[in-house]
Amino acid sequence: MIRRLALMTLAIGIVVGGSLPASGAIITKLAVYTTPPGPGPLPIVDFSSDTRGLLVLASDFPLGELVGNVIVEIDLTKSAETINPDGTPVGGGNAFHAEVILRLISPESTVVSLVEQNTYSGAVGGVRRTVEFDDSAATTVGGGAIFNGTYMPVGSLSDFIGESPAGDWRLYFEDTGGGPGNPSPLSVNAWTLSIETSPVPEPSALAIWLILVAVGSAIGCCRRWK
Ligand SMILES: [Ca+2]
Repeated sequence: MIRRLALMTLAIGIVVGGSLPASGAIITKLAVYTTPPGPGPLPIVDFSSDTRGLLVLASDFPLGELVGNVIVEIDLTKSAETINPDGTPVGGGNAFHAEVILRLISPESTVVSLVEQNTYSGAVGGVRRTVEFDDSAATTVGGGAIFNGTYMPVGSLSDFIGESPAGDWRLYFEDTGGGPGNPSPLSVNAWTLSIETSPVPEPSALAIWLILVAVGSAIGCCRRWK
């Protein structure tokens, strides 16, 4: 009887432990500001800064899961003169790529630097580029003009790990020089936020599992001593 109780207790412990979620989910959010196809207006900064948000709802991911990984992709234009509503750079000359600052801010107000002033460099003309930031990329961003591709950001997107995905994720973008009379604008044409969530072992379930295993082991020991 005691042995049966011990085995039953262990079985219950395994079932409780095994009920934890097996894998995370991928949340993907996209905002497009170009016209067409987005609603506009195109956010343009020049010796100024701005932010845009993407909202993650609690219903977008399994209950209780937390941020496990973040990847952000930004479609941007840096121009030497003006930027059309469709994101096309207009005009020649130096677009001062070194002026670009990009940061991602979580709903819990954690700030991760993607690009800081002088991360990019070179006297290069206007470009429209799509840059993805991923901690697992092979190359760190910067060291020249803005190029398409996947890069490690200046900071670490892993700083978001363990936070709740729910809420307003904000992209901060700044252009550090020029302005009226000496234009060299930056626009964010679109951006995509991808968040992989991780299942969290429920402390209560884990505690129950450990207690049940301990009780089961103790009962087994008592049985052997008799
Ligand atoms: Ca500028």
